[in-house]
Amino acid sequence: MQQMWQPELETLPRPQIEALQLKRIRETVARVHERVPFYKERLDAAGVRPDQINSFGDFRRIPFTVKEDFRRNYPFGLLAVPRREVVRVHASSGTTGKSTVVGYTRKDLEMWSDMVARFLVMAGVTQDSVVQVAFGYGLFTGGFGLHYGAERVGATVVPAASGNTRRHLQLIQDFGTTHVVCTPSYAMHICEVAGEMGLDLIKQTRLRTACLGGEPWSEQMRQRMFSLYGIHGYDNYGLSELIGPGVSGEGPECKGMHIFEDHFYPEIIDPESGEVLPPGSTGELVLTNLTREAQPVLRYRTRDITRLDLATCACGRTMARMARVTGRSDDMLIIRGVNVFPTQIEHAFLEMQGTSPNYQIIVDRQGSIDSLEVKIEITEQMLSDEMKNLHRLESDVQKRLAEALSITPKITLVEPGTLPRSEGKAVRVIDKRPKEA
Ligand code: DLL
Repeated sequence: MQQMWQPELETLPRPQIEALQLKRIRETVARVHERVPFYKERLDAAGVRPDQINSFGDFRRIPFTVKEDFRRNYPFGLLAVPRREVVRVHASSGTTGKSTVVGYTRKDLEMWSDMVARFLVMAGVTQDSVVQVAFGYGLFTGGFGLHYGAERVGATVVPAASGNTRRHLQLIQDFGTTHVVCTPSYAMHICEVAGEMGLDLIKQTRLRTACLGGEPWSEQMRQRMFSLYGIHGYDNYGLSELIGPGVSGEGPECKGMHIFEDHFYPEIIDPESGEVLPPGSTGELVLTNLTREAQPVLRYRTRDITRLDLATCACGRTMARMARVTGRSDDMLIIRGVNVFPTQIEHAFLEMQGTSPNYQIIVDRQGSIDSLEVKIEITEQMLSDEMKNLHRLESDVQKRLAEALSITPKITLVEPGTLPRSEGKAVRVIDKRPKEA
């Protein structure tokens, strides 16, 4: 059995988890009905009375909350406590419009740290660990969220923040960093730069684990990180609207990320119809805060596509696991009528030796026909290979992707180090198609 941060809670038998969730749902709905005008209006309009919620079925009559509701209530309209009780705010910047503001009471911050601590302990963090945070500190929830979680565990925290990769590597060597915390794409970049500097992470540093989240990534990428650099990558998921990181996380024995269900109630819906899908179905994740004070959110549509597994895990935890997020329903590309997620592309081409996880997807339209190009950096080793092998790789990748996606993309192999790198969330897709009016 694995180490756990809150073992009694993390192994609650399912019937107890569900009883606790229902009790907390009732309390939360009653609180927001009483304190948040937006929810009072919503619930009244839907004819939902908090004292009449006696089952999850009753709860499902509550309309969804969406990102737009945050924008409309910018900045503090969704608070369920007086502003003076809010001790911290974070915000996530959307691509359009006003950002999403989230408030925390002191108790919320404690709960948040515990949730992040649960994940970090899964990823092997102890008091002996040195945890280097390479997320941005600021309004983004990644930096502070992981920072306080690691401090809660009692690890030595290095708040190095994002950027300046060579300095990160210097600190990794000097401070004996054991865990690095960042996005998967930035972790790959750190590993690559170590290679360029001639630094063997396994032989010359204590770094063994990367705690990764904030963006989708593939199982293939995890395997690459381990086979090339010896670093174990563990996934953790969260979003600002619900709290930040700390909604779910995984350890070495888990296939999928445990959702901390005593604090977040998950549902999977059909993104088109909004209907709740039966257990095991793939669809959009909807989350409800069960214990948050400052800003509890009911039935928030995350847009993230995943699947839930309720079976008890090899690690001993009983809480539902969500599968790796394949993408966001609003990131899904529709190319010539075919639905394509960037992670599907990544997963397929990384099966081929000679490719690296640095890639860019370019979608365009010629006349009325969509075109898909995938630019992929090859590995250093491949670069020194013969031309004919490069051509073979190009056509193999094309065949593999055509099989996986049902459309044939153009493949452009490029030299290592030529595609843009990101210090935070990677930008994988450039969609040049004119926007529909
Ligand atoms: O990215 C919170 C976070 C920070 C999670 C650090 C983990 C680590 P937002 O900026 O609000 O919050 O973005 C939330 O990022 O809806 C997903 O689409 C995506 N996302 C976050 N974690 C994962 C993950 C933070 N592990 C949005 N896998 C979410 C896939 C993820 N997508």
